[in-house]
Amino acid sequence: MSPAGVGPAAALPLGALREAVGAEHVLVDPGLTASYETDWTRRYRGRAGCVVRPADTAQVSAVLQACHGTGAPVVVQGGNTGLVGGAVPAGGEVLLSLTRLSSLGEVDLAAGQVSAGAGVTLAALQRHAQAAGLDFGVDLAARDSATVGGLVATNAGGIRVLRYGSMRAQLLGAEAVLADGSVVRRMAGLVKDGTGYDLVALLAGSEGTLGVITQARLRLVPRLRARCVALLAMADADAAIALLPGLRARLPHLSAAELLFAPGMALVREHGALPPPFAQEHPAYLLLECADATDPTDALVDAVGDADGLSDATVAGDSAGQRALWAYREQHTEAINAVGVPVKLDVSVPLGRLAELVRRLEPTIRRVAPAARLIVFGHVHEGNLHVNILDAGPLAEQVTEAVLHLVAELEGSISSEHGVGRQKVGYLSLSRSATEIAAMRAIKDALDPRGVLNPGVLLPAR
Ligand code: 2HG
Ligand code: ZN
Repeated sequence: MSPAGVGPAAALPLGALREAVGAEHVLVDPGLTASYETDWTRRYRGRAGCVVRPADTAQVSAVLQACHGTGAPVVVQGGNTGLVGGAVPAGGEVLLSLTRLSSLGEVDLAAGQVSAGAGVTLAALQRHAQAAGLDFGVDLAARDSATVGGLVATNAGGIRVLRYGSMRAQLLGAEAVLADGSVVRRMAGLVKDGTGYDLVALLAGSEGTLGVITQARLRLVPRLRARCVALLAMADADAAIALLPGLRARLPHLSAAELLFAPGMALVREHGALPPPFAQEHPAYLLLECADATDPTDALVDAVGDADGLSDATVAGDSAGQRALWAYREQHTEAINAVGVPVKLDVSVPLGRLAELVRRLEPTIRRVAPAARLIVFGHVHEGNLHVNILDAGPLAEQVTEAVLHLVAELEGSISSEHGVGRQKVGYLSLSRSATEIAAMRAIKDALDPRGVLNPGVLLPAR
């Protein structure tokens, strides 16, 4: 998809931008800007007026002041791992890349907190926390590229939400530059703070539409070195879903529960030349991880041993074996992308309706696009499925509409953890009431009256 530009071209303040960040960090040559202009899936692309690479908060502020002055629209980008077109230009914007904001503060062991720049990758943050004997509560497959700013801006979830919550739950403070260049800074790491509206929490999930996050103050969690990963072969999705409440009750150290299906397993195995996990194929798989201070293997084996619908199981106690089991799950996105440009839908429903969603997904999609290839997987505890549809061809929008209406009928969310981006702007009313959307619009207009920040993302551009 190559969305139309964001409207009448506002003057690009190139001179002021060069003054703000240095001429070498204002890129206009298409050979240099290209990698910022296409998203990871290749579905969303657009030409940027220029790419600006500030080094610190003061430079971000100067950039936004300049853009605000001329009304030039700004698209904010971190590691460019987004999947909903929220961080690539629609056409003509100033693309603000935050990867140079990569400073990491010393871990505050007493508080269990750390300050991280927007451009710090998740993997770097995890290594930094681990070196200090702690860990970070969010983890996801794009860890080597995804950055703190983008993770906060999308309220990213990932594989440990079951245990530690999403990105917003890790956020104890933030520094952000508002549309006019003014800076809001709440980085003291107060665990309790009852002084009114929680602007920091509001920034989480705002997708760059309310302010540009330049730093985050983050909660750290204990580093749990004793891990056990199990891959369960299940008779069907119903059995896998039915298992979860019992597991949560019996395994206080459960930290991940991921649902996979036979088509995804086959694709991943083919793409990565991975060995079969079991002697035969199974309709559904549940990947579980427990983490604790002492070895959780016995507890995990006990808890799943007599599960209804369990056909086979394999357990890994050592890290090489655990990585090998996680590869079946984590290589899904890459394997799908290797086959084609997918329609990617990230939806969630109340857990009690997840089995129904799984049952109705395929017929719903087949009715619209009989030849489409469906690869589904997800985070079972949150009722979150990643619905990837390949070979939808010109039917991409019809397929999107059919799936999102099904989700709305099941009282679900049309975006569970990837954000709304440009992809789902037109569908927001399936998950949010008119009153809620009006409140969001009022907040947006109050903080960004000229509409320069990420126009057309999350809410329609004015
Ligand atoms: C994951 O859970 C990510 O791996 C990506 O959210 C999901 O590729 C996808 O559809
Ligand atoms: Zn996910």
